[in-house]
Amino acid sequence: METATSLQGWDIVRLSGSLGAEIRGISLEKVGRAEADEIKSRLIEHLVLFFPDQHLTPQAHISFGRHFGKLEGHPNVVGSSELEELFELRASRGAIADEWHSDLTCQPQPSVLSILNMVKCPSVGGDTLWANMYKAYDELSPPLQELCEGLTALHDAQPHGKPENMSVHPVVRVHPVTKRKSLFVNEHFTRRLVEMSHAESDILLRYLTRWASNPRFTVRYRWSAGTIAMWDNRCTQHYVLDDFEEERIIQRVTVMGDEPEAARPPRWEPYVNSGAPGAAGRHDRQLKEYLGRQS
Ligand SMILES: O=C(O)CCC(=O)C(=O)O
Repeated sequence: METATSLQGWDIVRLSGSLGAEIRGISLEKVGRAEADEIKSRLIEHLVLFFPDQHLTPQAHISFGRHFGKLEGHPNVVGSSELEELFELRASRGAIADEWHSDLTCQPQPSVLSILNMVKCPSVGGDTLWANMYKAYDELSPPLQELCEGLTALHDAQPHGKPENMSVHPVVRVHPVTKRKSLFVNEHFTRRLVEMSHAESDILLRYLTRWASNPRFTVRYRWSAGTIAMWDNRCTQHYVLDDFEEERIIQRVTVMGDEPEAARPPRWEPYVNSGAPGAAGRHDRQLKEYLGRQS
């Protein structure tokens, strides 16, 4: 394992060849502007950071999160905490976010950063994986990169029981800080490539979302209670392993979103079958509804 030491004397250990670093030697309760700036730089470098042994109270967790921007509650998980900016998820026997996703891409401005506090974790299982979406884009072949850059995708909140909450985002976005391109479709929220027929979209989307979780792009983290993790949703996706039996409690604060910048404007018009609606027409219904709302 590679170890590095930052200006503040933190111990930083990279956890995989693609992304992720664990940082010790800092108390997140005492972070000021200089430390927050250093954490931001490290996040840009490693995409997901882990800070073990922090044991933050919900209030300290929120205060830490505020260093990185305005916090938002979860639009579709309400009432899980008395604090508006924090939500809690309790699970046992799986029942967890076991689909690859970047947070809240169903919204017009998806979450920028998420900061999670592992309050209680099972003695075994319940690890989380993250994947590097810069790599997922970089390692596509040039023709597929070219195609993807000209496409947009429809995302919805169907996993939260609200399929009517929809947004369209570029399939390849540009990170506002690094200016690097990353793949921006995920199996949890992305429904349809807008400029393709539903049949073509199904196949390409399945390919891209599967490609995004190629083990070479990932890091897998084994939790301990009291660890804080923070990740950049603009260039990563994550997935929780539902292989645990005991209770698992997490609390999350989320930094408000920005509108994804497209690598290029869409090159084609939305594709919806304009003929008489046959049985397959149902696949176009949601996209038609979205487009109807925009016009
Ligand atoms: O519980 C975890 O490890 C991650 C939870 C998650 O998927 C999320 O907060 O979006």
